[in-house]
Amino acid sequence: MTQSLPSPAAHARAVLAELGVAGLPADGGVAVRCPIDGAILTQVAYDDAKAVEAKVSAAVRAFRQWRIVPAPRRGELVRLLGEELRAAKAQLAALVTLEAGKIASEAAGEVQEMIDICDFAVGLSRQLHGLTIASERPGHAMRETWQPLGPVVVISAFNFPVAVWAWNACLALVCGDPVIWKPSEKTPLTALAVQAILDRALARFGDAPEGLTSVVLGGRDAGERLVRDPCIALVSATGSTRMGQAVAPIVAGRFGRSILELGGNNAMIVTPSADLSLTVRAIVFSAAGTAGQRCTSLRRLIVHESLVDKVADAVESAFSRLPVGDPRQDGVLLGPLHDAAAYQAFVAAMDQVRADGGGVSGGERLLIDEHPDAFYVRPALARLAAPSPGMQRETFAPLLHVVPYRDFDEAVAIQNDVPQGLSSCVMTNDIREAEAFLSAAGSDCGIANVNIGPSGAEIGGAFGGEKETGGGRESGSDSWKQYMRRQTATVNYSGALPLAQGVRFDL
Ligand code: UN1
Repeated sequence: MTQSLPSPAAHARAVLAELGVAGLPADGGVAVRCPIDGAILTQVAYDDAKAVEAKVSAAVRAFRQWRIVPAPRRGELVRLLGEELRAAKAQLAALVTLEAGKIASEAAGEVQEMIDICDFAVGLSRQLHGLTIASERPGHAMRETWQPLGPVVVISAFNFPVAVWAWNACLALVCGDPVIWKPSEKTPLTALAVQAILDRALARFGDAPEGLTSVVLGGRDAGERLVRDPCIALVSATGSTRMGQAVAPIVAGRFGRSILELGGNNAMIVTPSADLSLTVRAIVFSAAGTAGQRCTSLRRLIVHESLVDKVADAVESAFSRLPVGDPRQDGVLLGPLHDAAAYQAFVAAMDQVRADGGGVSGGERLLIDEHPDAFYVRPALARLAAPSPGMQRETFAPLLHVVPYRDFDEAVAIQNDVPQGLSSCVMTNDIREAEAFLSAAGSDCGIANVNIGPSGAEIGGAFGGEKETGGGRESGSDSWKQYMRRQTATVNYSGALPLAQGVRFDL
């Protein structure tokens, strides 16, 4: 039974009001379209060059004050943000669904990911540990400390419109850095909503400097302005490899720091000992979940030749039964592709499979009568006899390529033989295969899993990948160190001045 739901535009108006987002232009702004029905949700005003400059200057001023606030006190702001996010979780998740098109449970999961990183960052605010180091000189002490870095720019993508900001912003704030957020042009509303939620935390906090956090709305120009600005100490950018190739040289050219989280082309190896029921569920969630629009989505399935038909048939059957529709609807597991361009890329990738000699099942456009301006699709399975040129590219859509392998080393070689290096996994009950996959000669990705799919990482680990994925690491583990500057200090508490390495320089 389908529930009756308000139109996305009416729904968005209600949710934006509940979240306290005010001041959207009635006309003359830039339209924000909803992937659920392709209609305009509302309009937003873009920041012009002067407004961007003012936000950067405010962040620079805020840094001077924020860097001397004790880190545990900075953590208190993030603790309050976590509280405000818990209170607003349902509404923010609803807005994520309306703007990004992900199903309600995944949208709630994304907001939970923000809450989790808040908790992580609060703990971290009391653990920005340095080192004491043994000095070779008598009467000397050495230590390494971590100091705030400076204003941080976060450039985020449409598919995780709020969590990725939180991974960066929560760490940056406890590390002593102001944060300027340039969200995707496709998802400005969730950014404004998060800023409204954060404003409530800031009001409760009391004395945070003006301009500590801000949102810059705009297109490529606005992003480029921020990337070029020498006042920005760190640019953390999530998006396509092409975007990263544009950003990285600019930031490097001014000796800024960047964290890049770019394309993924993630694979799963299915071995003869794999638990097939668990494997098929892992495949379907990671290939079709979020309509294949995660950077961690499963795109390549490398299956032992003895099982390849069986696994492919099971996945094909699961794909054909997946409930596709309005992501707000109970029971729906697959929402829309984001827009026409995403659909065209999906069609082109399926054409490429055929040109490469493979066969495609699924991939049909659905719900055209109900939603002529939205892009719902049946996930597609591409069967190929061997890895193909099309498999080298990332297509942000639910298209899963399947190829057979003969021996395990060959499977690992296929897994690694793409330009990207984000996430990977092996399904096996053979401990030798599992350990080989995780060894120095195994997966070359930033993320390597055993008996789970490549997507859905927890915030406690460092997130990111190698090669064209950009090499950055965000979120857990010691990723916080990138938001700080390392300082080595040597203190002489003796009355003499011995030189290191035994150098003599007697005056
Ligand atoms: C992304 O798609 O940019 O591991 C991030 C995952 C999520 C994050 C994905 N926790 O799938």
